[in-house]
Amino acid sequence: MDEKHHDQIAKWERRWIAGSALMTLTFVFFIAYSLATEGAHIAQSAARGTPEQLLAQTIFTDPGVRATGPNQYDVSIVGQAFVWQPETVRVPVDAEITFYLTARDVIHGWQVENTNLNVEVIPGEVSRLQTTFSRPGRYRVSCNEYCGIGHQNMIGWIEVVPASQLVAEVPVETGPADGAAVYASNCASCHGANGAGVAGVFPPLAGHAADLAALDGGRTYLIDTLLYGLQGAIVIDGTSYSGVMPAWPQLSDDAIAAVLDHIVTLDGSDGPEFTVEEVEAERGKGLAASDVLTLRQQVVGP
Ligand code: HEC
Ligand SMILES: [Cu+2]
Repeated sequence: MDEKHHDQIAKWERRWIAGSALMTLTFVFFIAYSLATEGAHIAQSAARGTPEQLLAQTIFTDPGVRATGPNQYDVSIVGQAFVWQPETVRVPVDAEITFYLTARDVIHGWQVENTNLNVEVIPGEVSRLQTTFSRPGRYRVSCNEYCGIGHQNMIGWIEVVPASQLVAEVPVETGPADGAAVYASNCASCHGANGAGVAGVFPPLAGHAADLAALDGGRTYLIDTLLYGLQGAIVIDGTSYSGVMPAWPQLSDDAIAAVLDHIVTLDGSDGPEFTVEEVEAERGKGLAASDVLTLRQQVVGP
C-alpha cells in the first residue's frame, strides 16, 4: 500500500472517530439536559429480594391506591403477563404520588403514555417513582418491554381526577359514606386507628370527640375543625397540644358527617347523627384555622 492511500484511509478514520464521539456527546448532553430541566428522574430501587418475599408484602398482596397524608398517595402496582394489577388506578390531580412497582414473572416496562413516566419493572426488585399529575385525564399505561405472546394487550389506566370527584364518586359505588373507612384512610395516621391519639402530639378522639359534641356549639365546632383545620395551643385533660390539624375541604359533606359520627362513637357513646345539612351550613364560611381556634375557646373555654 502506498503512502498516499495510507493518508487517505487515516484521514477518513479520524473523521469517523470524531463523528461518533460527537454523537455520543450529543446523546449524553440530551440526557443531562432532560434530567436538569424536564423533571426527568431515574427511578430508584426501593427494595430487593426474591419475588416471593416482595409480593408477600401487603402493598403487593392488595395493590392499589393508599392515602398516606394530606394530598399524598402511595400507589402499588404489580406487572405480570399480561396485566397490570390493578388495571385502573384513580388518583387526584396535583397530589403527591409515589408509585411502587414490581413484577411477578418476567421483566416488564411500565410506561404512562404522554408523560415522562417510564420504568423497568423487574421481578425481585421494587422500583419507586414520585410524580404529580397536573392535568386531569385518562392516561394509558402500556408495557414497553416484550414479555411474551400477549405483550401488546398489557394495558392499564391511570385516571387523574379532581380531588372533589374522587371523594364524591365513592358514595356512588358504595352507598352512603362509610365513616370508619374515611377515618382509616384520612385520620388514623395521626389520631391512631382507635382514636387514642399520641399524648402531647395528636389529641385523642375516642371519648374526647363525644365530650366536645355534647357542648353548646360543639357540633358546629367539630364540623369547622374538619372543614377549616385547627392551629394553635390547646389543652385537653391537662395535656397541651400545639400542632396543626389539616383542613379537609376535599371530603364531601356526606363523608364529613360520616367521619364525625365515627369519632363521636369511638368510645361507644351514642348521640344524634351528624347530617349533611349541618355540614353544608358550615361550608363556604371561609374560616381560617386560627378562627377555629377562637371558636374553640368560646365553646370549650381557654
Ligand atoms: C396530620 C395529622 C392529622 C390528621 C391526618 C388529622 N388530624 Fe385531627 N388534629 C391533629 C392535630 C395536631 C390536632 C390539634 C391541633 C392543635 O394543636 O391546635 C388535631 C385536632 C383535631 C380535632 C379537635 C380536637 C379538639 O380538642 O379540639 C378533631 C375533632 C380532629 N382533629 C379530628 C380529625 C379527623 C376526623 C381527621 C380525619 C378526617 C383528622 N383529625 C386528621 C392532627 C391531625
Ligand atoms: Cu409486559
